[in-house]
Amino acid sequence: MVSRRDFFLGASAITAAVATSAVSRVSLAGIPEAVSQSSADTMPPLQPQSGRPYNPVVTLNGWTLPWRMNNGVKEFHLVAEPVVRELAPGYKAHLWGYNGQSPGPTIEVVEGDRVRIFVTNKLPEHTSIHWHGQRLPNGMDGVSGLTQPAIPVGKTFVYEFEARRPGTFMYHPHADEMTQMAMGMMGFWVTHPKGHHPLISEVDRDFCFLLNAYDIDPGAHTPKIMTMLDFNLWTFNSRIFPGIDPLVVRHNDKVRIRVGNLTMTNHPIHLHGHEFEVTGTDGGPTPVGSRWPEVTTDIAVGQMRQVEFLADEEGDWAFHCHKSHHTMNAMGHDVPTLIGVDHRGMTRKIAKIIPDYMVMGERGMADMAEMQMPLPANTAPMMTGDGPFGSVEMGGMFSMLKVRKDQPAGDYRDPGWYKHPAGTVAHEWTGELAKPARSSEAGGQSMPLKQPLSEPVEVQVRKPSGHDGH
Ligand SMILES: [Cu+2]
Repeated sequence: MVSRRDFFLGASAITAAVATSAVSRVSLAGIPEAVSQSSADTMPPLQPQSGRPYNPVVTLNGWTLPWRMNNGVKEFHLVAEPVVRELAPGYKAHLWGYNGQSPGPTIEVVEGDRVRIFVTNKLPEHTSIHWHGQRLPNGMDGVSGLTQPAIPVGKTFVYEFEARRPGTFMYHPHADEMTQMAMGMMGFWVTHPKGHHPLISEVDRDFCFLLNAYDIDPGAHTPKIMTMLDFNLWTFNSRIFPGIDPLVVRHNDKVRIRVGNLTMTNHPIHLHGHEFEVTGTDGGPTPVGSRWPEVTTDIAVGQMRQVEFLADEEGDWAFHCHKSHHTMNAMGHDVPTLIGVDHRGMTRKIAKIIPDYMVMGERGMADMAEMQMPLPANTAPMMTGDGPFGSVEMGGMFSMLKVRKDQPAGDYRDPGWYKHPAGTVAHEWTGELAKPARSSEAGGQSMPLKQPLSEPVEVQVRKPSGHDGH
């Protein structure tokens, strides 16, 4: 969570960065200063100091890269480099990213802007940047070997093009892509419309983040880059719940959320309490006639979706990937389902040899969240996050939309937990319970078996061994 103090520190850090990048005309011939960010907190929107006006986005647990104007060209400086990213408070990963963070900073420009991006390679191997979704000259597309030579270690390349199409974009390497994306190299790009656009509505709050995933062994710091499907850390902008900041809005705000997927699998992103419409994809704003209300939108690999809704229900609303394994943190994979298995005798025997031994999941996995289990150093507990009513039992790709009547316009500070009006929270029923009414003919509607079983069969659900892909 962003504390009030951190929020203002963040704001002043960005202001200082903008001030120092406003350099004299003499040095405009040189390369713009590379602004770096050391915090993983959500930074307040970067109000444009130069160029055409626009309504800036808020990058969840991220920030926007300041620029300088040089003879009408917007100049940015990205530095590809190893970074230490805090995935959750106190839990750090050694990733690769841009300008001190993974993902890199969000780049915000306006339709029609001439954009020049300097890319300095401080990685131990060559790289390039592909500007995913953009209309641009072929030689600026960033595919190493195909449209340009890779940027060698220690060198700086320049990309330059006009941001022709307004919309939601991403950037990522197109050189040793498997390694570099598994290590966290990616960033968000938003091109705002230059004026009123018939398909792009003005909103009060505009959030963006990337979906990414890592495979980091408990106790380790560096992702395993050969992993294709069996990731153990599912992240919004390289953060896991409860390290992901809430999306804080004012009651009746019009809200847009832009999400890009750079993992190896699809993510059905689900919002509680409201219906949204998909108003844009990688290809641009969607025609109004193609929009329908939804509460979950599936985002395939390499896709972007922007959704919009009116935040007209107060409360703390869950916002998460609907794949249940993606709302969990690092865990081992050889865990059988033990629901209904009584192994208390066995546990006692093993505990004599291994004092910390505990069998998982006799009554489901919820015990895990309640219990303080001994974990190797630098490991995220698999389910964490305490809410006002106990453990939320979530990790990974989970956050909250916090809708408040008294949230000031433009204020993104966490307002704390929602105070439910009296009588509006689910509670225990202590009155009489009626006997359940059951049908007297169980299975009376099913077709008769061709070969009747000699004895009734009962099965137990068990997670198959060797599974992957979640
Ligand atoms: Cu998911």
